[in-house]
Amino acid sequence: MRILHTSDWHLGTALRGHHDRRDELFTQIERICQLAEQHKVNLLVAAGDVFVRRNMLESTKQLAQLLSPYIRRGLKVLMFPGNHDDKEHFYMMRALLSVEEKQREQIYIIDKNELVTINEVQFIIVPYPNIPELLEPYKIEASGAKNRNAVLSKAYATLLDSLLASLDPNLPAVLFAHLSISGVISRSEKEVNYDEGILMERTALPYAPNLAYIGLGHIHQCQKIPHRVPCYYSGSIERMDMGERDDEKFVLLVDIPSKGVANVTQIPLSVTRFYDISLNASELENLLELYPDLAQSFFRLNIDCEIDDEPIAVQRRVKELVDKFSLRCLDVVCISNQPIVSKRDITKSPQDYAKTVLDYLYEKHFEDSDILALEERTKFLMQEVNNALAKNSA
Ligand SMILES: [Mn+2]
Repeated sequence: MRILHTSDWHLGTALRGHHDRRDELFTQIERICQLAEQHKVNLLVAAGDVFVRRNMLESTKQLAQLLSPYIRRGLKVLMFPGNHDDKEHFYMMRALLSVEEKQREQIYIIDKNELVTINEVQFIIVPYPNIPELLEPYKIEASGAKNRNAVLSKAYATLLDSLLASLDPNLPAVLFAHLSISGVISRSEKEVNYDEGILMERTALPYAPNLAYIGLGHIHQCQKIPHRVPCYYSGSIERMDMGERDDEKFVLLVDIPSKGVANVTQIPLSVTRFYDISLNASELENLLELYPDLAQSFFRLNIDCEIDDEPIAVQRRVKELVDKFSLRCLDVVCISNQPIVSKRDITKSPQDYAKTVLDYLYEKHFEDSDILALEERTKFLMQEVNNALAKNSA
């Protein structure tokens, strides 16, 4: 049997709340389905974090539409929830994803720990657990916060062992789960805090003589975990934030033989660029010549400001360029080369609170589409205050 192992689709994601990734993510899933057909894959697996809790209904409809022709031509799809997924949504998805009646049995939407047999291979599916539920029998042991993770890890390992105990020893088996393993590489800037999730020791990974593969989701960097059977994180299908700007992304082609362990092949995906750009304020006008594919990318700007450059004017110019060319700029940092002494003098001078206010405004609300209007309004308010002060002192 041939599986395409993917994870962390994060459908519904918007960077900084408003840069919707929908087009990029659905284009990527379309490519993945095409790869599945090219490589004669039997089952496409999404190992958790398929959706985020945003635009769920819309994303589900679009996904059903996308998958439908591939399913009609024979592809099977299996998905289960990660920590970003809404379990209620997963429960309802069976109805939402209902393509044609006869294709329903080709979609496996699994919302609880389950053992399913597909094409003579046993699949143990472990969605991201409900942590309070998992800890319930260990309440006394888990009292100390430091101890909590060790107990959680043990509880999880016990759960996996009990699921493996129910396997038919005569059929090959694979395990799919969504969790973090201690010692893995993770560069994401916004992923879950591991203190709150399950951090499993590598030595606690389960084993059974007929276990052919362990497929994991949650960590966005594709990597192999050393274990007695092939164990992999496929990683996310796209770069999800600046922290992943240097990541290559992959899907994993996994061949399960009727006896023995899986054979795994990495297939690279083309992904969106994330630029971390450093330049001088004077180079700003050449930004699109310096980075011709900037409009299709995300970027962060670190601008070196000379003494003559007014940081607010620089920020404003960036905003104008962003609006004019529909750019996706995530951050602007103005690095001032002015000597610190003169900065201190500036703060001493009372009329410069205006500069402080505007600096703050741009720092906090740069991404706001109304920033220019906000700046105007702020200046107006400050002028009113100044007028009032002048009148009082007169
Ligand atoms: Mn996750």
